[in-house]
Amino acid sequence: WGGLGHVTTAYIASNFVANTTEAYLKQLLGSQDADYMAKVASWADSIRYTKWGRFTSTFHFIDAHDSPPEDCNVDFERDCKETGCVITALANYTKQSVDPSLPAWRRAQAAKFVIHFVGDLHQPLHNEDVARGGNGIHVLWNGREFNLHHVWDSSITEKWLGMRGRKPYRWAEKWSKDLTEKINSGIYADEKGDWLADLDFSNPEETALAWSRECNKLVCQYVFPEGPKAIAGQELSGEYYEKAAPVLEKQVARAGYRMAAWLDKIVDQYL
Ligand code: DCM
Ligand code: DCM
Ligand code: DCM
Ligand code: ZN
Ligand code: ZN
Repeated sequence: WGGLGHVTTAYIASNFVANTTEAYLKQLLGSQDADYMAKVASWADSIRYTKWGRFTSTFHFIDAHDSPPEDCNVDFERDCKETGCVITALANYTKQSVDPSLPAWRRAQAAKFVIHFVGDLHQPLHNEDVARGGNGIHVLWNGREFNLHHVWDSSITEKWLGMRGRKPYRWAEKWSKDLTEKINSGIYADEKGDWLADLDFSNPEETALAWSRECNKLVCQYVFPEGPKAIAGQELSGEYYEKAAPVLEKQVARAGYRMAAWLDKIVDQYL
């Protein structure tokens, strides 16, 4: 996701974490501010193109070699690259974040990766191989050319909020309040329990895979409903957007809610 998605999921998580989790993470991340998680949510994207951070570049996604729209599935052995994928990254940094033999700065870094990768895991095109997660497919958005990955990372949710300009921070804060209400007492209240059904802290890989498979299904239903070839060159800001936006909003809500539950487990285990 772009800044809006990542910052929003982190704000949502900060609304649901236990008090002990909040206190621990504020201390670890060195901030007592309300945006202590939101402000680190995009850090992993800022280092992926640096020399030292290059080793993390494949950690943001898993390239499911499936065949949308007929068949969507994720196969860990087949799809996770040797250099790592979002499944192994989330599992590894979860383990590092509870490792008492690591210094605080390493556990802080691990927590920042966890906050970021739970987010990316909920973007459909981060769970799909076709054209490198849609990066190689040109489409139109309000008549201008974009790649499909960018549309799903940013354009759809930015339009959904009516976001203007390049600074997502205040839009994310506002959206997170709205989604927190929807989770607590609105349209997601009845299903939020199901969102944690696959969460198993004793098996981070399987948990991440379950979330990945759920998200990958959306590739067949909403990203390529008529296949990858049919979408190239199409204008997506109309009917396609109308169908996609509520689905993406739910993915953002799920990611934030699951992030909170996962961070609670991390802090429980560490303390
Ligand atoms: N940021 C922001 N508004 C805030 C806090 C942070 O726009 N209230 C942005 C600035 C940086 C990123 O978040 O791009 C990381 O912030 P920091 O400098 O606090 O690490
Ligand atoms: N791919 C693509 N367009 C590119 C680069 C790669 O469609 N510009 C495809 C080819 C492979 C898959 O993505 O099926 C994985 O590529 P890579 O080896 O770059 O991860
Ligand atoms: N990406 C993806 N799947 C791939 C390659 C990249 O989901 N096979 C994502 C990571 C970034 C975006 O696409 O969010 C752009 O990646 P890059 O800058 O590596 O092209
Ligand atoms: Zn992306
Ligand atoms: Zn990312």
